[in-house]
Amino acid sequence: MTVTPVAFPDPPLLNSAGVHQPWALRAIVQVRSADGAVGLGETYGDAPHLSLLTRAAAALKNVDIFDLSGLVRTVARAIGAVDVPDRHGLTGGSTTAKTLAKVVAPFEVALLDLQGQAIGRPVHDLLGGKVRDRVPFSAYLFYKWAGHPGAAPDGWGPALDPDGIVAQARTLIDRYGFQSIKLKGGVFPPDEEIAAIRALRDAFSGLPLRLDPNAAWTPETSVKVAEQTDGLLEYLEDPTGGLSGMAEVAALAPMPLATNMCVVAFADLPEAVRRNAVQVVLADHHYWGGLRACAELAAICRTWGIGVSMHSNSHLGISLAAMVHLAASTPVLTYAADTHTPWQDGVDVVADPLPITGGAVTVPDRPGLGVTLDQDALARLHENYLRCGITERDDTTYRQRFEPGYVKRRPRW
Ligand code: GKR
Ligand code: MG
Repeated sequence: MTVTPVAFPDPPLLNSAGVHQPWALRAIVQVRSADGAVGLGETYGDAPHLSLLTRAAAALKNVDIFDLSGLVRTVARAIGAVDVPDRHGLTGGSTTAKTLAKVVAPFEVALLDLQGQAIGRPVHDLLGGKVRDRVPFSAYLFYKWAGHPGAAPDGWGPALDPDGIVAQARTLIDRYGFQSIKLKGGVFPPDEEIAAIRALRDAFSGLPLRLDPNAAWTPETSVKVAEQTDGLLEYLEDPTGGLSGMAEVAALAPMPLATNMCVVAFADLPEAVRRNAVQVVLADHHYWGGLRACAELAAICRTWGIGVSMHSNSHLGISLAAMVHLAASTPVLTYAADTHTPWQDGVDVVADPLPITGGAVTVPDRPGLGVTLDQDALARLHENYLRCGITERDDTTYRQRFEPGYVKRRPRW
């Protein structure tokens, strides 16, 4: 078991918590089996999480690659009942169960990768077989600065108004062929973000649009935005915080509400269903507890008529591959998945990242995840980690460095 923290350059993308720091952190898990095969997993690289990963890895030395239940028990024993929240709070609240799920996930993916390699079958076969050959992704637009303060402009250009957002969408669509668009909102007053959505609708008439302000609005503001974007949005994501606020908005909004902030663990589902608070849940294997946990989540959502889409944070090619296998084998996952991949500008730890073309990834049929670690790249990205001076994602403090009056407020409007 090896856990390697890595860092890679990230543009100054804005959100309701602040702005992305110049380096995004991840942790790469390698599990080497007795016959020399290597299974891969990828997860968050924040220091508190990293220390739990290290503890778990030490306890998992002789794990049976097929004993995924034993994996959960061993990790639970190794880390104890701890609760490690995200400092940015962009993936909802935290509990001991969610912390355990987050630590288990990269090891589960790595063991599934090894199982697949051992029997010569792709991971999607281990999850029940693929129901689609191509997994669509959405263009994930962000308001952004021209570059990190004090550094040269980054080549993506600024996006601080509707024209900038449309130009960014055009770049992403030209490069990757995306057929669906998500705008990360919660940055400017709602009227400006509605204007950006209207501009996107005018520029890309046939493409589904989503808006995600990460709980930046009150329920009242959310309802107003929902009314003003009637007919424009495929879904509105986390307009406001908490199940009760979401339920209030859902009762009046003309479009479905989606979430990766208020339904983030199995314990959140009963109340969400009872209140009809969300109509789409964004699965994310990194905090739901792995690929099999997300398949369980999807089955529950199907039972209650809740749609399933997929959430992402800044990530590399191991996570992308895991997401593709999961989406390929999850019938109810009918929305284009989110990905931050384009923002990584081709930097990766895998030698053979799955390409996004025509807005989708062709599902690999090679054994396991179908990607291989580039050891030189891993060493380079680990060196970045050691030098970059960042040990925990903190969008708020980074933004305050340049805007001393900035305060993270949710809701803000
Ligand atoms: O990368 O700034 C970001 C996103 O805001 C991310 O952290 C969110 O977790 O993309 C995510 C979302 O859909 O809320
Ligand atoms: Mg979201």
